[in-house]
Amino acid sequence: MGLSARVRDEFPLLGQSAHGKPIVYLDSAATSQKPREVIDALVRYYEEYNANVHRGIYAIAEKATLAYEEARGKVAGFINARRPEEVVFTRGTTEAINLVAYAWGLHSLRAGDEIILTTMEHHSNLVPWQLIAGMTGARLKFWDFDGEGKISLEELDRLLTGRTRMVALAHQSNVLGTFNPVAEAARRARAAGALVLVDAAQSVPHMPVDVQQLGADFVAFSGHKMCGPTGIGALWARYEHLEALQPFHGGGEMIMLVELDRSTYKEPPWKFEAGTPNIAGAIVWGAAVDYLTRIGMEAIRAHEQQLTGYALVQLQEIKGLRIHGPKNPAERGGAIAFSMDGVHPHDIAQVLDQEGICVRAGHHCTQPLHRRLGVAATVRASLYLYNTADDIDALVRGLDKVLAYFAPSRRSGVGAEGRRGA
Ligand code: C6P
Repeated sequence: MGLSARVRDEFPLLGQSAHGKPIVYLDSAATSQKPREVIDALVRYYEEYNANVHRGIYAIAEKATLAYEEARGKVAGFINARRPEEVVFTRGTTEAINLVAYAWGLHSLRAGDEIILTTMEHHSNLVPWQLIAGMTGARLKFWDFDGEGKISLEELDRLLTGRTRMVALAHQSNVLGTFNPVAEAARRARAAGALVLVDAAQSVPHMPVDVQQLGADFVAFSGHKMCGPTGIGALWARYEHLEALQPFHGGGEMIMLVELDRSTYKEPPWKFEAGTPNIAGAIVWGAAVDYLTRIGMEAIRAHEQQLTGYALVQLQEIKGLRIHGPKNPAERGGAIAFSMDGVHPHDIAQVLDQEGICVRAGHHCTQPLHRRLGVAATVRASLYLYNTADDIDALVRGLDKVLAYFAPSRRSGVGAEGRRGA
């Protein structure tokens, strides 16, 4: 697992400690850590060329505008978009999905039209559609997953009808880790006359994603989960859709001509970027894209797959621990949610915190998914390029401490000493 040893030192936060213990960061599905060069890019922007974009005609304003548009090009290249103008900067995945729900759904959906969503969606890809369905009379239909956390294309075929207008689904579940068959789903849904939105918040950071190969209509993702800053993300869309859509937000910079009672708008993507955008965020996200590109997304995926396999084996040895989602690391990413019989997820997270281990406990913004699993909450450990087998070993030792507190009879003793002799 050479990749993480190489990159780990580049992340200043990973050298910090909490409660007197070195930090073991296992919450990258919530947000990733940032390498030094990305942090430096932020400081450089504010120290050297902080100015508003698309407005000033002085040197630093032109430099900022150029860097902002270059960042769009970098993000577009990262996902193999046909052109930079297919990338709209947003605050993140959530805003990107809301953009589609409002700019497309509100204007296009009619009573009785159908929107298909999976039951594993993050609230970001559920609540906007509930809102739009409420306003338009469209109907939500749900594509359920099986006991292993997988969805079947046959079920999609069963759900698709002549009234289906949108199929919106996650590429990778942020809880089950499942990779959904989005390319084939997009092919079938589009053949049935529906549009397809892919929530790629958990896939673009972790594996090569080529929007042309995916074949969807819209793809949403966030900068902060891929070594970039918070408050920036993107909606990728086929350009013809962006041309056809109404603006989402109105305000400065998205207009061509404003009369008192009407306006005309800029070309996409600028039509969707009203007001002063997150200039620093976009530019620094561009630096994160450079960083990930240099390491290579194939290498990152290979590393995470290997580490996920290791984690699944180690965790399954713990008595009374149940992993939710596929057990085959080839079918899933490194977001690993689990339950421990008789121990509350928040207690687990609290004990782990005392060991410097950062995991997330709760419903992870997927209440219906958890209801479907029959639990109110889970613990989730999630991996990224900088994690190592030592981090997994630390987690296993931490879980042994959890057993020592809450279920001493289930302790095997292995974790306390460390399986790999750590
Ligand atoms: N999931 C997690 O801990 P934003 O917050 O807009 O950057 O991303 C929202 C989002 C949408 N879809 C999926 C699949 C996601 O995982 C997330 C963010 C984080 O799981 C924070 S709730």
